[in-house]
Amino acid sequence: MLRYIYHAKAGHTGGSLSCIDILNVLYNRVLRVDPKNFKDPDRDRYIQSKGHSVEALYVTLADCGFFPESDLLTLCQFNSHYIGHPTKKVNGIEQNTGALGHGLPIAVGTALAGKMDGKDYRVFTLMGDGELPEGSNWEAFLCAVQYKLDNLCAILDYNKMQITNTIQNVMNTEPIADKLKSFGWAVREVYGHDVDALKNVLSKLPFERDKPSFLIAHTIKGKGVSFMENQLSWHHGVPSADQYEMALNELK
Ligand SMILES: Cc1ncc(C[n+]2csc(CCOP(=O)(O)OP(=O)(O)O)c2C)c(N)n1
Repeated sequence: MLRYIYHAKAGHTGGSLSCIDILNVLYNRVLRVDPKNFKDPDRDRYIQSKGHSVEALYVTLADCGFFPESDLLTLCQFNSHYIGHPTKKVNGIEQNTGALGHGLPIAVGTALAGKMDGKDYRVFTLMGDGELPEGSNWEAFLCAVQYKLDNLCAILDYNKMQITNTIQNVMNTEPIADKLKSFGWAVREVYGHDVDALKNVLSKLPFERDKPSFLIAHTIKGKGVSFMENQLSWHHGVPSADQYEMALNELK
């Protein structure tokens, strides 16, 4: 992922490192999607609401065979459809996202459609904590409970930071677990970089019958590279040549 961000000289580095372990588990252990038959109407749906972290999604999809990894050398170049936010032009991408606050509402509609059509696909969305204040999410939280969408799982990438500051300083949403429970969601918490714990909790969907599932994944923005961890400047920071080498050495 860092290789392509470095090559493109653009990317959302911190938030991508924050969610890559979640994506790894979702695509390799949880989602029923086939790179050869992505449009299968019975597939599980994954909608990445925090669209700016698309680099994490790109490398995960490439790793799973949705497209050749070498395509990513065109990231952010003129005429490439590998742009800085998800678009449906890329095989494996379900929805165009990036304007925050839309992934969950779309996921709710998709889950409701699945129920109405008698399908047993599941719908997953990955949300950033910085997009929680968007009002559209709170309508969607209500709606998912109203329609008993137990085929829906929203995962919160809870790194406690957004673009300019911490969540607490911009718009505090705590106690988020209590808020979601009071709305009627089934809530679980996990350390979002513990692959075994993620596998375990996501194998137990729905968390409760007739309720939508909300997984709070406690994460670290910039996880894995010491000088990027919990640093606001790495929200869309791009490494210099020296920083890139240092980062790769640490990740090795
Ligand atoms: C509607 C909307 N407002 C503002 C932005 C600009 N923006 C891009 S990323 C970001 C912060 C998002 O924070 P979070 O979802 O917590 O992402 P993370 O920290 O995990 O990268 C903002 C405000 C946007 N993409 N969409």
